[in-house]
Amino acid sequence: GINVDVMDLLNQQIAKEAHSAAAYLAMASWCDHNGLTNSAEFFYKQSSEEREHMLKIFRFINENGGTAYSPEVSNINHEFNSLQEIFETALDQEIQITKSINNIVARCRKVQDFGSENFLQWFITEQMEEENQFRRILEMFDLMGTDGIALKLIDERIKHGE
Ligand code: OFO
Repeated sequence: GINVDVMDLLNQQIAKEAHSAAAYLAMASWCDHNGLTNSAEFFYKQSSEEREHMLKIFRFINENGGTAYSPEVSNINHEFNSLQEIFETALDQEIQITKSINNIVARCRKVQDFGSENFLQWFITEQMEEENQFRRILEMFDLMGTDGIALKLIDERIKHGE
């Protein structure tokens, strides 16, 4: 079974993934209301992925002798000034998640919970991909700027899998 301390951290991680899912939904809504339809789709999809991450951890706990707790979600920001700010916020959020996952892996090693450590390897890879994805998108703002036409072009490129 899972080490008890690791299980606590995993339950905290469930809440963080749920918060990410809700935060991305708020970003999708802002994009929708500002006519950035591809970016909206991007964040709807991102939100679903975070819910899947949450469920992955949830099931892992319950399938390995622990108890997963359905999280409270609060403090969702809906106020944004620009699409660039949204992507910056998203990158910050992912960086925090990466730190959190790394912290759990470190604990796994300390208490020799190698099953949980092995389970978390998927998240390590996923976080690297997600951080890179947001960095690539933010580079477009650096290259193209943030005015109306640039914004439309960036939104268009987001559709094609940035
Ligand atoms: Fe991108 O946060 Fe989940 O893992």
